[in-house]
Order: sequence, then C-alpha cells, then structure tokens
Amino acid sequence: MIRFLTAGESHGKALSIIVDGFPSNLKIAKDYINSHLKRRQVGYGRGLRMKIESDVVEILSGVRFGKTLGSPVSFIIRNSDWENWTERMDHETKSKNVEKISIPRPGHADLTGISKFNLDDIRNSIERSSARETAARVAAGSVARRFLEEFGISVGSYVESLGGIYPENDFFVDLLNNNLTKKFNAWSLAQQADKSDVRVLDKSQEAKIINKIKKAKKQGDTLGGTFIAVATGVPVGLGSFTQYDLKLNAEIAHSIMSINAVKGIEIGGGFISSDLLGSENHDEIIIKDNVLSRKTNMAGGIEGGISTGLPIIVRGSMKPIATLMNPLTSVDLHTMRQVESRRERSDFTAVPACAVIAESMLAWSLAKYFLSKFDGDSLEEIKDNYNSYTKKLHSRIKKNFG
Ligand code: EPS
Repeated sequence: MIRFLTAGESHGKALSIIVDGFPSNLKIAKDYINSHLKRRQVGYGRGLRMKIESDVVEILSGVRFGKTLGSPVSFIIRNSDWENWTERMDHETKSKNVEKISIPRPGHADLTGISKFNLDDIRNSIERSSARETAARVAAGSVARRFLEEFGISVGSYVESLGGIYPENDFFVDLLNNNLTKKFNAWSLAQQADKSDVRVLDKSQEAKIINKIKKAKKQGDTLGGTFIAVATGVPVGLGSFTQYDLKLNAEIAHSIMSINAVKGIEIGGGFISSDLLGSENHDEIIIKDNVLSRKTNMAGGIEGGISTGLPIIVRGSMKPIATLMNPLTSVDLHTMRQVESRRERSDFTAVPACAVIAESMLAWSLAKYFLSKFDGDSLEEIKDNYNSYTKKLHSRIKKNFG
C-alpha cells in the first residue's frame, strides 16, 4: 500500500513530503519532479506569491544514483517567502508586533478552523489550510506518475471552463464519445494545455477568459472553473465491486475532492448521464483491434468500480478563490460586530493550477490501485506480475467461454 504525508505551513520554512511504498529500481530525477512543480505554478490569474516562489524539491532519502531504494522517499520544498515571515511564523516566541487576525474570510477555512482547533488567531488556521500544500501533492504525485509511465499509463489535464466561459468545441464530448485516435495519450493532451496561459485547448476561449480575469481583478473579485483530468493506458481490472471502499471511482472521487476549493466531481458522463435514456448512455461492447472494447466512454473508463481499459475521465469543479479584494461581509470575532472581511494577498483564480494538482491526485490513486493488483518489492517483480495478467487476459476470456 502506498501512502504519502505532507507537512508545512504556507509561510513556514518549507513543505515536507514522505512517500512510502513504491518499489525499488524506479528511475526518478529531481528535474522530472521540478518540471511538474513548475507546471502547477504558472497560469494567468495567480497573485504575487507565485513571483516569489520557484518551487524545487530537495530529495532527502529513498533515492540513490537516480533510482528508488524501496525505502521511504522524502523531499522538502523550501518557501522563499519564509524570509519575509520569520517574525510572524516564529516557532518559539511571539513578538508584540505580530497582528492577531480576528476577521474570518467567507468561503475560507478561517472560521471552521479556529472553531474546531480552539485557536485565538486566525493565522493559525490560514497557514495549513492554504493551497500552498498542493505543491507537496504534486511532488508526491510525480513519483506515482513516473511509476505509471513504466507501464505506458499517462495522466493529463486541461481547463474546461473558467468564470463560466466554455469552449465552442468541447473536447470533453470527444472523450465521452471515444472519438480519439489510436495515438491519443493523456500526457500529450496536458502538453497541449500547457501551451495556453490558462491551460485551455481553444485559443478563442483563452482570450475571453483572460479578459474576464482582468475584469474580475479590477473589481476585486475572483473566479472558479471546471477542469478535466484524463488517464490513458490504464489496464482492465483496477478496483473492485466486492467492497464499497475498493471501488476505483470512489477512490478517485476522494482524491479529487480532497483538493482545496474543489466542490464537485464527475466520472465520465456524470450528471449528464442522469438525463439520458439507457440506450443513449451506455457504452456498447465491441471488438476493436482484436480486443474487447466499448464504442463510447460515457462510463469514463470505470464500470462496477473496475477500470475498463478505456481512458479514465474525470471532471471537477473549483469554486472561486475565497479571498476577495472587494470583500464580503463578515464578523470581527474580537468585537462580535459585523464588518467587511479582511483583504489578504491571494490569487484571482487558480483553476489552471488545480487541473495540474488533479492530474497528480489521479496519478496517485491509479498507482495505489495498480499496486494493490500487481504489487511486488522491485519494479521488475511488478512488471512480471503485470505482464502475466495483461498478456493472457483476452485469451483467458476466450478460453473460459470458448
Ligand atoms: C493561498 C493564498 C496565496 C496563494 C497560495 C494559496 O498565497 P499568499 O497568501 O502567500 O499570497 O498564492 O498558493 C500558494 C502559495 C501556492 O503555492 O499555490 C491560500 O490562501 O490558499
């Protein structure tokens, strides 16, 4: 079973990450992880913080001469902003210059955090609930992604809509209709999206979105959006219907919903499916390139909690950033009077980043379920297990029913 844990405050010294359970002999390089960290940082609409940070990992353990040892892999990502926060984030002494925050921002974890943890300063809640932590997820997800690549599985994402602006020709429809070329892989989709400042696939949509972000910024407002994450090359048989907590769709939903500000997830046709007739919705079974397949992919690559071998299709929604420069109403907990909420430096939108984080979490979930099916201590042992299952799958079905 793979696991990861992250630690670190947004304006603390560093984020730290422990990734446990991957086999030995997996090639992993710092530059590879850093390239994915960079993808998370770009995107029009981020605030000033992203000009301060340029995220890179330092590997602390678990890797020697470019390969995993089978022991826990640990990293840190330093926060460059830390040097501006040493007094406010001091581990020992509180100086009297440090302002105590008493006005919770609507939509952030400020009020729930101080209520639950019995805190007397909202800063103590802001720091860990901040989406800064998602840099650590991308580092952990990069190990999972590297592992999946060994088996021809790739993960990618793009922004479908931002601020309610959708593309004219939505590629999501092509995904559901399974109108994909044989060469289609999720990573090439991600690379295409990476060329856009807001990670969309449609150029005319990009210009409209950037204008909308500019307008929101001027008005002191923020925006959310929807993103699509896809995985290709996933073998038939990850996940199970035998227990509620073994279903692959439930695992993925958990992963995606755990991302800061994500409020919705669909697999395949999702909510659209509920409006269709059965005859319109279900994916007819066919033989394609000599193997069993489906005509369409409304199921999003999962039937009965088990992967079908078709692309896994995930659609998520991110709410607008909760920190507004033109603030909503709140209550000052010090005076218990109604006031304007606090302004604090933040992003105007972070949907492009959210899509990259969704890729990382999807990669994590797939690696977890892949390993529960094909596990071994070394990469070579896992490859043997994988090959013996996948190479014989079709002939076994034929033999059983022949
Ligand atoms: C965040 C607020 C902003 C974002 C931050 C998440 O940070 P700051 O308060 O320092 O301006 O930039 O995201 C990141 C630092 C990051 O790496 O993604 C929040 O309140 O959630």
